[in-house]
Amino acid sequence: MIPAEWKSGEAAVIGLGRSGVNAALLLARDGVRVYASDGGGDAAAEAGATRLREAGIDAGAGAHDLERIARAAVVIASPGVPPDAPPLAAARAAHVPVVSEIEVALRALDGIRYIAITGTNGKTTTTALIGHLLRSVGKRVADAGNIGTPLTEIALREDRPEWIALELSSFQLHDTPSVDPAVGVLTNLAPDHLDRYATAEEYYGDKALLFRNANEQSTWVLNADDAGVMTMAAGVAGAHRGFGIASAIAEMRFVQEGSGGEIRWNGAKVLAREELPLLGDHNVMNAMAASLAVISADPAHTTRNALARIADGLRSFRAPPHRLEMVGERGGVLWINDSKATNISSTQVAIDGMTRPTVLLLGGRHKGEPYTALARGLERHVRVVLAYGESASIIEKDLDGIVPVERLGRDFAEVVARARALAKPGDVVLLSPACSSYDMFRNYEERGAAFRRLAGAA
Ligand code: UMA
Repeated sequence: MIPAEWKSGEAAVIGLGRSGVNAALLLARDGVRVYASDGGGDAAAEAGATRLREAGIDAGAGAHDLERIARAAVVIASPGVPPDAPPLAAARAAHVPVVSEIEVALRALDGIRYIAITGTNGKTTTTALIGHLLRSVGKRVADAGNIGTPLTEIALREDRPEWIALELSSFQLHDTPSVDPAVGVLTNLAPDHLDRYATAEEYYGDKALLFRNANEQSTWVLNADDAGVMTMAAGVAGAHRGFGIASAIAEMRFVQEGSGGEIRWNGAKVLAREELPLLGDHNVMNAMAASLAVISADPAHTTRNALARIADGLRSFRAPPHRLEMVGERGGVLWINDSKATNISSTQVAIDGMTRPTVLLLGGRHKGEPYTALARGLERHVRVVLAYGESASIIEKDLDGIVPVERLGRDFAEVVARARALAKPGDVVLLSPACSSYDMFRNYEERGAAFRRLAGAA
């Protein structure tokens, strides 16, 4: 239920991306007066404002009316708006409550059952897997949140799903006091988003908000191999259920046997490694996290029949685009699009998964972490790094003496052409940039699509 206080005045929605537009539409549908604004004036923001005005909502792109925002009954922050951005600072100074777009949706979807997934890496694949596995056991499911479809868009639909697989970023957890999932999944913790947070601890602080309403009915699915995850969850109320490759205490485990190995739940085989159609050990972890989350969600998912359907679901799952996505093989060179790798730890995982000499495309908007952390994997698997975009000079400096680095500019076609010229038959060209895309693209999807197109062009 939308709280009555929000109807006592105006709701100010900040940002007119996917989240802001759908939050504004949802609030208006539920009888709240809305003022929606975007500080940017690009075509996407303008399109968002136009769409809202057509729905009878007061909306504008290009500037925020800070005085009006300070008079609002509530302010709704899009995830991409940092807490210290002028409109949110103005709201806080005026003691106006600030909530996330996710909070608005959870209020409207009161009572909905959802599995919330957070962590630094693997959360999008794990979310997609959970959605797929819940569908495999016959449930009507929506995949939402950071994975791409705003939760407010789901709340606007006439048909309520039975379950939601909800990916939550640290930004989305920040102002979401109602978060209380049936099952919460924490995939791993590693430094990220240091362009927005002063320290990694501050970032982890937002991740820990997953547990803010933990109670005896809660269930937490935890990466038992990750000491940071286990420390963060220690003492949190509810059932703790672990998955892992290294941890002997995990109830969902990967057990190496012969050349392959298998995933086991409480000692019983779920799936052989070779049946999981995903590259890399990190995807074994994602598959275990997702299976355990779905098993934990409902006792009916533990019957022999349901477990067989979960195993079938693992077999039929395909990697989402931009995550170690094999784009094609041309002239003996394999092109892999891992545009979703926007931080060091994601790129580390990608490099570690390479079995052939690799030409690595690294670059974009710097996020604050040093690239030196990649050294070990680079030495082992990478022949040359092409450093491009805003972060090129930092990458070049950090990797000096570790691996050959060529510094390029911001012309992505030129970067791909150089990769093509350097790659030899038997090599991989890997786009796994460890940076955000915003210096050259609208988002990582656009960057990955450009890579796919340029890789395909002879
Ligand atoms: N803006 C203002 N005022 C400001 C600052 C920004 O108006 O002071 C505006 C910007 O001009 C922009 C809008 O606010 O138009 C920001 O919107 P947004 O970035 O929140 O965009 P959405 O389209 O709503 O996308 C968001 C998530 N984006 C971010 O977290 C940055 C999407 O995650 C998510 O899929 C979507 O909601 C639906 O839930 C993307 C992402 O990059 C994929 N996430 C990060 C990640 O995975 O690393 C966390």
